[in-house]
Amino acid sequence: MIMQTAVRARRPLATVNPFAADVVAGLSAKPKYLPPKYFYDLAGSALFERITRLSEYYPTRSELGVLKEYAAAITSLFPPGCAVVEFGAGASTKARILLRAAASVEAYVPIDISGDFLQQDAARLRRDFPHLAIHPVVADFTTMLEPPAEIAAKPRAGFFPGSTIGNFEPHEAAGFLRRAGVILGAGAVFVVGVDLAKSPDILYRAYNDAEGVTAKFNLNLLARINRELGANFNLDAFEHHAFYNAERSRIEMHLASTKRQKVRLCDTTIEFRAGETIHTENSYKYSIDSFQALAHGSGWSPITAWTDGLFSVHALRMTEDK
Ligand code: AVJ
Repeated sequence: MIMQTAVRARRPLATVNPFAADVVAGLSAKPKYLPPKYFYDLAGSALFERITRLSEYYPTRSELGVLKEYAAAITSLFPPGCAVVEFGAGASTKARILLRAAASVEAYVPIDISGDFLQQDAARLRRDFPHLAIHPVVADFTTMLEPPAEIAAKPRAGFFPGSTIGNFEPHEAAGFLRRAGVILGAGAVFVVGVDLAKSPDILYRAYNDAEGVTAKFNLNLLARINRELGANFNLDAFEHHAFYNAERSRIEMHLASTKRQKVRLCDTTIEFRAGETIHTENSYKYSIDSFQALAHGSGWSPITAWTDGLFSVHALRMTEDK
C-alpha cells in the first residue's frame, strides 16, 4: 500500500509567525537589527519591571512623580464625560493616578497586545473603579484604526505614558500621533509621556546599570529567540552595548558579537563578524520644544507640558477633525 503524505499549502513565514519573520528579516539586514517590541515576553516584562526600580533608571519614577503632582491640572483638561484611551496599557499603574483624580471620566479603554494581562487587570480595575466602564481592547495600537464601538459616542482623552514614543523614529512618532488623532477625534486631549534630553552621563547610567539588569533585558531577546524559534545563540558570546548618540538625541542599545561566529535559526545561518552588533533599540530623547514641534506637525496643538527637569508629560489638543 502506498502511504499518502498530507500535502499542506506552504504559507509564508510572516503569516505563520510574525515574530520569526521579523527576526529573520532583521538579522538578514545590514546592519542587523531587531524590533524592541519583542523585548516584552514574560521574562522580559519581569526584567523591565526590575529596571523601573533601579536607582539609575529615573524615567518611571520621574513620570509617576509628575503625574501625581499634576494629576488635578492634567485631568482638568479632559472633556467632560470622556473615555480615557490608553495606548499600550500594561498594568495601568499610571492611568490609575489620572482616573483617581478625574471624577467626570466615564470609561477607560486600555489597549494592549497581551490579552491575558489585560483581562486580569480589567477585573481589578472594575473592583477599584466601580463607577467606570472598563473596555479592554486586545490590539497592536500601532496599527489600530478606530476606537472601540462602546465609546463611539463619548469624547476622548488619550494617554501614552512611559516615553514609549521614544522607541519610534521621529517620522514614525509623527505618523503615530496623526493616527491617534483620528482615533481620538476632534476635541480630544492627548497626554503623552516623553523622556527629556539631558546630561549624557545621566542617560548613560540609566541604560548601563551597575547590577546589569539592563544587560540581561537586552540579552533576553536572544534567549527568547532560542526558546521560541529554536535558534542556538550562545548568550556568552554577545555583550550589551548602550550609549548616547548625541547627534541624533537617542540612546542606542546593541548586542555585540564578541567573536566571529555562526548562528542557526529557522533554516538559515546568520554569520557575525567579531564586534558586529545587532541594533535592538533606540530611545529618542526630546526637549519640551522639539516634542511640541513634532506634535504640532502631526495635527495636535500643544497646551502645556509638566516636568521635574528629567521627564516631561505633555497635554495636546485636537482642535479639528483630521
Ligand atoms: C519602555 C521604551 C521607555 O527606552 O527607556 C529601558 C525601554 N530599554 N531600558 C526606555 C528600556 C532599556 C524604555 N521604554
